Amino acid sequence: MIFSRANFRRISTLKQIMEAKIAESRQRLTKLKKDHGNVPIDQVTIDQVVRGMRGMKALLTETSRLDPFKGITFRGLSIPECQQRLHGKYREPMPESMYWLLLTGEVPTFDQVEELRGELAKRSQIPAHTLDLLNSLPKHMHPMTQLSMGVLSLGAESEFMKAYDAGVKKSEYWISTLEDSLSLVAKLPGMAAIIYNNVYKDGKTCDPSIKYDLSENFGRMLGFSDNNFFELMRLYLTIHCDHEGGNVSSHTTHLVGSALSDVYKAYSAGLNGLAGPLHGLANQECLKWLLELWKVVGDNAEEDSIAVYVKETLKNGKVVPGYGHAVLRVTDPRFLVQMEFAKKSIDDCPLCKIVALCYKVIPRVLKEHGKAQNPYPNVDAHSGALLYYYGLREFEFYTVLFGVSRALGCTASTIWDRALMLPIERPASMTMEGLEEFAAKE
Ligand code: CMX
Repeated sequence: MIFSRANFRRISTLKQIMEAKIAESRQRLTKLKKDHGNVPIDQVTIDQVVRGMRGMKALLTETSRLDPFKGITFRGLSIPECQQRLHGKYREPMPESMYWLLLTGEVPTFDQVEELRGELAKRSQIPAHTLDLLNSLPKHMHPMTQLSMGVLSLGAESEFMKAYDAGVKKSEYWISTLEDSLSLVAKLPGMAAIIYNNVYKDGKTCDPSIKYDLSENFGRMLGFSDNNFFELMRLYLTIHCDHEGGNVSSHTTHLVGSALSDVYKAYSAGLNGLAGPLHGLANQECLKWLLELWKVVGDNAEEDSIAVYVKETLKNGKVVPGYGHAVLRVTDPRFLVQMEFAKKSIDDCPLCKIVALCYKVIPRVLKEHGKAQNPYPNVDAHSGALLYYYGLREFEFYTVLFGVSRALGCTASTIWDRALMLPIERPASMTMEGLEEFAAKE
């Protein structure tokens, strides 16, 4: 036995449910490969090859599905449905319930959520070498770089690598990957809080408590005590968790994991992609941009003054952060649910009012500008304003929150990649000459 029986007993229900689901999914995949392996799904165009593989259907991802017009569904559930069915005893959906849903495809019972919550709380202790590493990093190093390094360092304890070295069968790779994933998800809030307190506060981080759920523990470790902030964390950590397989962070994690690197290495790479300004870092960029806009237009902003500012941004050759999307062609439901949260819980947030005004103005200006395929807001257009309202104002830290959440989807997918025994990813590339030859044949 590679890992302790005690651990297995604790996650037995989760593991048993997954075992049954995996057996069924393996059969379905075998049948698909055998009977329908040659069925074409799509035709790849030269445009797709040179435009970042936009819309090319080339990945198998079970955890979520993104429809350009309906937005994200997690194992078939829309965001409003997740709000109704995953909240446990709280107002907003719990990331623990979401993780169960992503892993098993089932909405958990109250007891199952409790089991997973307790399991994650027990695994939350951060190893001494990772603590030493995080405490040694310079304050001016971007928090995302610190998080990625911290995650990579957890790999020293990888159960998958121990199992692999011991020669465990390929059909069982998913079991030790589940072990690693639970440990990673459990430790991420504490690591993020240590980075936050080291960089922006006095370097002291309280311990998580078995009494609280992951979101309240996270909020408390960041130094907050407001229940509404904990509810915001529940919503935030749930809605950012997954966005099908093609986005940069999920795809990178999948690609690196497909070489059988452990989940720490794979997700550390995914975090580096999330740290790009066109992807997860857009939330930091968006708040920076909103604060500058606020300074110019003031508390009593009007649509016209916002339009002038947006046009100036575009004239300077910059993108309007928080707007546009590679897949979505409507307003991101993750934006709408945050706007709802602001309406429900906050009545005195000038920045949220500016976000709402921007929503009226920016799509019109982007349409007139005529470049963006999707002129509507994405998830990042609102998150910063809510965090700012509650006092989390260090916006270079915002992508770290995204990283704590995205681990749910990326690790669940890596476990399923191993459960379905997907091969190493190896598409083919083309030279310009090769593309020209194809074009000449047409
Ligand atoms: N402001 C100005 N121009 C924009 C724009 C925006 N918000 N969104 C797209 N465009 C431009 C693109 O830069 C591109 O211009 P070029 O032809 O000069 O290169 C053109 O419109 C067409 O782009 P697109 O097909 O609509 O969008 P892409 O799929 O290439 O890119 C995205 C998608 C998200 C990178 C882009 O919309 C963008 O840069 N948005 C701002 C950054 C942002 O909010 N990112 C967060 C996305 C959510 C996430 O991944 O977390």
